[in-house]
Formats: sequence, C-alpha cells, structure tokens
Amino acid sequence: MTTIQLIGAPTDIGAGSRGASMGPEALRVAGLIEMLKAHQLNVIDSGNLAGPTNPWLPPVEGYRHLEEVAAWNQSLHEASYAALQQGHLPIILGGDHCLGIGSISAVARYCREKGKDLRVLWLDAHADFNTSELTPTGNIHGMPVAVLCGYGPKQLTRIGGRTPAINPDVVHQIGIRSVDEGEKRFVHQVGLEVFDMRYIDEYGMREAMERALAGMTENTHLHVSFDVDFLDPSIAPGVATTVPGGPTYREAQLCMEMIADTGRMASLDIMEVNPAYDVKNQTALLAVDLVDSLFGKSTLMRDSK
Ligand code: HAR
Ligand code: MN
Ligand code: MN
Ligand code: MN
Repeated sequence: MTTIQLIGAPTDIGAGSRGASMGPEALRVAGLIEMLKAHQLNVIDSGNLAGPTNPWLPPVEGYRHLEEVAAWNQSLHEASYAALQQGHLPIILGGDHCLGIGSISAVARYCREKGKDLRVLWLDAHADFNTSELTPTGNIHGMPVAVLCGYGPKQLTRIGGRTPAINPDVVHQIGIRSVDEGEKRFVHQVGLEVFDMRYIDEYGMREAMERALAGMTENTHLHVSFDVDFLDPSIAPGVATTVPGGPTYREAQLCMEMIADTGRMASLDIMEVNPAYDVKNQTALLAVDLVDSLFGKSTLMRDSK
C-alpha cells in the first residue's frame, strides 16, 4: 500500500505578494487528507516545516530574500529526501513555487541514487525560468526551473549536492502563458519543452499531455509540480499571480486523469494556493478535487492499463 507523506512549507518567501504561507492549512481544511484516505492510501501528515519569517525587503542584486529562500529550500530538501528514502510518496504543500527547488532537487538526488529516470511535469501559467539578470521583480518563485537547471546563485543551485540538479530535458511544461521577454529567449536557448496555451488551443490538452508523457518506462519517476495559477482564474482566483486564459475545469481534469493513467507519479508539489486572494477556500477545494483525479478518481470505471 502506498504511503503518502504530506510536508507543509508555510512560506511566501519567494513571492511578490503575501499569503501563500497559508496554503498548507487551506489544503488540509479543504479535505486533502480525507480525499487521499478514500483512495485506500496510507497518509502521514508530518505537519509544517519551520523557517525564517518574511522580512518583506526589496531585491538585493536581483534576488529578494535569497538567504531565507535558501533556508526554506534546504529544509524542504532534507524532508522530501527523507520521505522518498522511506519509500513514501511526498506531497509538498506550498507555499510559493520557489519551494520547487528544495522539492525537486531531493527527487533528483533520490533518482540518481536509485538509477531512476526522472521526469518533471511543470503545470503553471509561468515558465519560472528567470535569473537575477532577467527577472523584472527579483521574486525567486519566478526562478526555480532555472535554478534546478544550474542557472542561479550557489546558495540555491548547490542544494542537493549536485549542480545542476536536473537537465532541462527532464522538464515538460504545460499551460504556460506568462513569460518575461528575456526569460523567453532563455527558455528557447536551453530548449525547454513547453506546451503553452497557444499549443493547447490549437491541438488540445490531450495532444499536449500525450507528448509530455510520451516515452516513460517502468523506471520513470514522475514528479508533478502543480502551481495552482496554472488554472484559469475564473475557477481558481485564490493565487497571487493570476493570468487569464488558463485551462478550464475540464481541460485540467483531463490533464490530471492522463497523469493518473500512467501510474508513474511518485512525488507531487501543490504550490501557490493563497487564501488571502480566495473566496470561501474554493481554490484549495478545486486543487483537492483535481488531485483526487491525479490519484485516479474517474467518472466511470476504466480498464486498468
Ligand atoms: N515572471 C514573473 C517574475 O519572475 C512572475 C513569476 C510568477 N511566478 C509564480 N510562480 N507565480 O509560477 O517575477
Ligand atoms: Mn510557478
Ligand atoms: Mn505560476
Ligand atoms: Mn524530455
């Protein structure tokens, strides 16, 4: 029986607005644990990590709160790695998306040691591929993919013991629709695979997901990094950085169902839920509903693959 380990990381240290620090509790209040238990999963809630408070300072040399971001991610790295080593499926409850650094560096380290092939699905409105030179804001939640690929300050790129933690070709992004000018050029330069909203409009979520999930084997460890601003703001207003034109409810469901069908998801981030922007916790409730599909809820019985 699969054991899920919830790891809360209540911080908005990498964001440009306050409030994602309330995300872990909003997800618990929305019934995340009960939903997982209904799938006959064993659930351990290891509570929330502790870390520095948000000093709310301007950027220094292109980074806001670099030392604090490093501290949060170091501790998330250790907790996620320990969970994986125990054979658990970690679910990281963010917190802003800078936490992808600690989470995915741990998954990458684990995969290296076990000889597994890592694949990262990055569901987001944003590419999160900025550097200190490219960022318009200095907010590190706009940088985690670049950091994981080795572009960033040592305090962050060295978390997990190998730089780069991952190669760009393990990352497959879905739902992207807000990329800064310099960031765009950099995404092209390193050749990130991006299924942006234009692609989804033209070819559909099904085609995007078939491609993003193609070529996985028994040996693939699939990590899903779900930034809730991936979703259209009309259904998910409870994030600080809404971008219009995201996946609809049905497109998002299909995305989750196709991931579930692979049976290969072995770790998950749920990031950027921000109750300060939400109404009656609907965004956390929607995230729980979609994660329900990620763990295999479907409308009707299907042949198992
Ligand atoms: N690209 C913008 C920046 O770097 C906004 C980044 C927002 N990122 C998130 N996570 N909300 O995806 O500042
Ligand atoms: Mn993000
Ligand atoms: Mn985002
Ligand atoms: Mn690839």
